[in-house]
Amino acid sequence: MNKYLDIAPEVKEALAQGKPVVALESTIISHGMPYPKNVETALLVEQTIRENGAVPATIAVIGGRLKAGLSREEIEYLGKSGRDVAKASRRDLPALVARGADGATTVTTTMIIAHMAGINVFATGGIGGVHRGAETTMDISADLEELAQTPVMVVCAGAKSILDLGLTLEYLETHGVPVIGYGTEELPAFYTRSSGFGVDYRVDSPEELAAMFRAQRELGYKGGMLVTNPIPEEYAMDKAVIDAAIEQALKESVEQGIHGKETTPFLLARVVELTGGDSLESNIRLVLNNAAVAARTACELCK
Ligand code: PSU
Ligand code: MN
Repeated sequence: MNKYLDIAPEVKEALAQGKPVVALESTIISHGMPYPKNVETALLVEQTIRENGAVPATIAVIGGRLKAGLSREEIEYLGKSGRDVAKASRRDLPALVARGADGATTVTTTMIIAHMAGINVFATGGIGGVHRGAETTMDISADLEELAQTPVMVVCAGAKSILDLGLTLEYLETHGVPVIGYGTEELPAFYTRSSGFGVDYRVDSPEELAAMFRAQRELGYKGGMLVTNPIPEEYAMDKAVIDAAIEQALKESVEQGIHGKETTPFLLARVVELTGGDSLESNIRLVLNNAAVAARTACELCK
């Protein structure tokens, strides 16, 4: 085991016994949602994983230690600290470890630490991708590169249209990452069930997801798999409302010269503010929905 990794006792025991475990990220807690909803949601997501037969392992960096499985106090701490905790991507782990610092893990670093711990299914809300205007800014999330090289299944609700969804799919195709639609042929756009872009394969059950992931492993591929699970119809947002909020947030980010790692947290926070919290409720619902699919798939993988 990696000398910098701490696996929580419950997670360690489940892994040792070949029981299902699902990884969860912490940037969604610190940077993706406001306090106290972020903490409530993180705990509710863990509960949903349990109700669906798996053990949750929320991942973060605390005091320079890579943590797979957090205590309630640690989740509370990350939620309260919010954007004061560093958003930790791949390039940040060496510095955080060397300095004994804290970090909220993105999809990228959650995949890295999950894989180190031996966890192969991970549930979140949305992934990073190719940003709009990337042809000049070159802003492409490290999440896509990680999906290309780390063997973890990521269950999300697609990606927000703060991104260029078409270019994001092109990038994933180039890097050989299968994009699966769970019960859909279309890539979901996070707050809404469809984006107008097709996925590579439609899959309708956790059994089928497990079979594809197992085949990917047995083929010797190094990369992961992206499962996109649409938000339940009753919680989906009105497309015109969410599109207007996203356009406004993007405009402000350009005007204010927001760039680099700040771009995504800025856009996420502005969209929540501009929609008066409606988008936050949708966000919470879709994460819970993803947690259930991930847990059921992790159970299948253990059979
Ligand atoms: N998209 C969301 N919610 C999130 C994120 C993205 O809808 O919370 C977070 C995730 O942690 C993701 C990260 O891995 O932002 C991507 O950041 P960037 O675009 O800077 O790579
Ligand atoms: Mn970026």
